[in-house]
Amino acid sequence: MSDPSVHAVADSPLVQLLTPEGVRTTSPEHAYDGSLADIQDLFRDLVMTRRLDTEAFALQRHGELGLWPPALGQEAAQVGSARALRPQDFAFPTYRDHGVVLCRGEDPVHLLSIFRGSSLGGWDPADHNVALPNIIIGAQTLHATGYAMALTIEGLVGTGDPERDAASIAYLGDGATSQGDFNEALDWAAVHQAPVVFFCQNNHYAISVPLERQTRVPIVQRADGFGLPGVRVDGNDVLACHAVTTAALQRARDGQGPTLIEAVTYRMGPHTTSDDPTRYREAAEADGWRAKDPIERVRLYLAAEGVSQDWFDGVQAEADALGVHLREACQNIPEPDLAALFDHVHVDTTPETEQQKAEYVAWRDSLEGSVA
Ligand SMILES: Cc1ncc(C[n+]2csc(CCOP(=O)(O)OP(=O)(O)O)c2C)c(N)n1
Repeated sequence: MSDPSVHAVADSPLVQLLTPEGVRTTSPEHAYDGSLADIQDLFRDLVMTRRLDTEAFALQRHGELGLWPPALGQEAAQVGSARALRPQDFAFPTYRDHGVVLCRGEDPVHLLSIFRGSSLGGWDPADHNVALPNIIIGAQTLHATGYAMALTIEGLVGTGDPERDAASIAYLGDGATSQGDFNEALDWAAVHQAPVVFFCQNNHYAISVPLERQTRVPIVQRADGFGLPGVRVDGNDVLACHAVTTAALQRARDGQGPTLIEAVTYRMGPHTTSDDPTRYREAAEADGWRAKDPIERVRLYLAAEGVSQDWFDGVQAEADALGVHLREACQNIPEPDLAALFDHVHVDTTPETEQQKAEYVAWRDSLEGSVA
């Protein structure tokens, strides 16, 4: 009998529709049917996501943010999946899914505000149907499952109305698959045929713990044990990520239940700006992945299709403008009024929180008085 651990990160089949050299390929079950203009839009999203990420990283180095978890290398997984969502769908991202937040239309300055420590409430998730970045590993898989079950209860699944039928999507990393929450979410979602997609970005590390220490089988195989379909996709291929997520979301909206997607990618940077990846991985490993860059392959494809240098320059100018905006906006984020914390605890503030707020304000004012 063979040792199953051998297969932990084995090369089991993976959907790929655009090679690292920028060549379109086909897959038996999945196709990307967007136009050239749609692919140009995806390219723009990838470039903007990277710019947001690199600017935020630099802002952290300048002391403007307390911390930043970089998404470098994971742009295709985030953009491809998020652009498959409809407005009525609901996304539950992690702290690293900046591209998802951007594609949902949320103001990226709100993300900076969270990592600057200036935000006391993030944003209203109902504004763009995107929840606040989840830091409790795996918890959002339960939130997305519960949300999906509620969609079914409210009759928003399987009606055949494309404007109405909805699904949720939970983003998670490979490390989250070791949490009980993830396993509970998969079980509930399968048993209740909830309209939820679990989108796992297997970036090969949970901080310093490599994938081999998380699982003895490929992540996609977990789906079998819970009774839901699993799809393994090239996570650096935006077209493939878009295609598989579109199909999984449609299954969910049609009332056919959940799907687990394993997007195989790589975290090019540190876990966060506090981490030093040279302590636990070889530089050659990252170099190998650099050749599979998610943006460069789309650029090569578009150029081969005749997209002009002027157009690429225009996208670059947009990215530069975003960079300037983020730098200026970050430095102008106002200092928070800590008393406002109490306003975000309940939808309708209770007498108890009002009293706590009044006590806090009285204490704060007494300090200010003593300083003056
Ligand atoms: C419940 C819980 N346990 C531990 C942590 C500490 N922690 C923060 S990030 C992380 C690793 C997560 O790895 P993964 O799920 O692969 O996501 P990635 O950071 O690679 O995107 C851990 C263990 C946490 N935030 N929440």
